[in-house]
Amino acid sequence: MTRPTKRQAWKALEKHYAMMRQVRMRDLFNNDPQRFDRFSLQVGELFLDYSKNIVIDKTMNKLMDLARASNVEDWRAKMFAGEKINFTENRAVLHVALRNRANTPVMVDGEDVMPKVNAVLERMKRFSEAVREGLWLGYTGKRITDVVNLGVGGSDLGPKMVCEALGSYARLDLRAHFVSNVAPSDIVSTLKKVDPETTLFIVASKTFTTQETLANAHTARRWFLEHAKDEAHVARHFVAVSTNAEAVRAFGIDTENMFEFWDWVGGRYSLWSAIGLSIAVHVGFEHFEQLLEGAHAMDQHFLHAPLEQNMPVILAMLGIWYTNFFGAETHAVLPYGTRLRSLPAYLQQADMESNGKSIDRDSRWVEHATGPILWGGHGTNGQHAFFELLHQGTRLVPCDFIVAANTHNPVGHQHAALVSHMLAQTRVLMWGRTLAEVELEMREQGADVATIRKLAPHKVIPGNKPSNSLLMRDHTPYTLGMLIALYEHKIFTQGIVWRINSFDQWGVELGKQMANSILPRLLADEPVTEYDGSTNGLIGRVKSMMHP
Ligand code: G6Q
Repeated sequence: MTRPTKRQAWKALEKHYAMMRQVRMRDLFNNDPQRFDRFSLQVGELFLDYSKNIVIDKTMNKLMDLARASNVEDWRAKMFAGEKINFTENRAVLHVALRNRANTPVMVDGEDVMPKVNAVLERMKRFSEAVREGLWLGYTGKRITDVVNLGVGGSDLGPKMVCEALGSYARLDLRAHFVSNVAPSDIVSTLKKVDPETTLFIVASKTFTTQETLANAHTARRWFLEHAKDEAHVARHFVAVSTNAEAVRAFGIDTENMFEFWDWVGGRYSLWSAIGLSIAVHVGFEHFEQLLEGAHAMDQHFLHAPLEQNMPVILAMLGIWYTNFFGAETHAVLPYGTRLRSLPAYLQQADMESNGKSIDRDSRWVEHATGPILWGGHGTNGQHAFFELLHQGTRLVPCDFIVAANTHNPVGHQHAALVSHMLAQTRVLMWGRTLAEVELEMREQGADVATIRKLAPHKVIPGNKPSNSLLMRDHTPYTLGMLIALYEHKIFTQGIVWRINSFDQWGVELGKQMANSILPRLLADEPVTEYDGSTNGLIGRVKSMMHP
């Protein structure tokens, strides 16, 4: 099969890049008053401005040629039709079915999965409402006040990010906590904050074999029983979310209290499934449903819009432009506002675990760069921390800025100030400040020639740094659903162009296996010799520190 770099469309982009690398966005804006209108797009509640990119019409056309030549449209259809596009695990990739609000049949192995998707949603609704309305009570008859989600990776990052993001919709008397790390201080510090009589634990694990989650679940259960004394009370305080009923039973949770999902839901795409139970309890099932609605709207857009006006495809191909032609190594996600502070960490997993691959669909090494290092942080805080490198560093870091025009917590002009900071950053990154501009400003301020000569170069901001701006009127469950689905489909599209499997994670699996092999050796007395010198040495050293 054709390697991406051998495609005509790829070669055309290489040629085009040789010309575009000299282009300054300042000039593009000066020469084209319509640029903002032509390189922006409204989809439902989301507005994207991508005019601050080093692109012209020709660039976008060539990028879309590459998307078309890579058969993005066919693969997209395959995903939505439930074909087993996760070919190394022989699984369908159907997070879109979990939010298929149109309820049209989605077939996997000849079975329509929608009835079971709807049945689990109905159970989540009943359960979350019972907890919220005080019908589901703790073992002493008190209302639940705290929900603790025990999960890691895909079973943690999504629900945690969404619960934080939708904090304005949460009830103050029903708090959500997330314990993920096997490091004992995570669970211990959380248990100090909650009351066994009023705490509900959600053990969230697709496989129900993940060491971190099971260790935390056992610790929570022991702590609970120290207070409740009677095993019979466990059922009121522990529920499970998993694909593995047998392991849930073995842990001691009645499968009556288990919320199911399926192997065609990838961990990092699972917040739409029962893994979102903590969301439904914390912010209410109606808001969880609105999250699904927003994602469904983005799914429909991704499925039906022509590539040229397709928001996820546009973002994907811009990412490819910088990764594969400009040689950018990283991509920054910069949401403005505190509620979205965990979005970069969430997208880091979504993107890096999906597209951090180097073997292609024909099981060969790829000949091109794949997923970027995704990182970021929320504004304005990031401006006072790492933005200097974005402005004056030697690296090209394409950025996504995200902000809602309105806030749930209006106080004077504070929200307008937040938005103005975001706009200022995109402007400065793109426009920069030339030496001549700095010198003029310094002269006007009365600086002498020697000072100007010495200081002016330090004050030059190179500019020409690309960014996308995503705007929404309000930060709601619906817009959040759209936003997350937008990134999911961006990642999907890039994976298709790069010809990799975005849906497996063999590196993660090997890490889990190796930790399970090392743990008993770390606990045993015998010296360890079976690994490499460094690992054996470190095990020996840490053992001597544990038991001096
Ligand atoms: C996600 C990854 C990984 C996974 C965790 C938790 O795509 O595979 O982050 O979600 O390792 O796995 P379990 O849900 O099986 O405990």
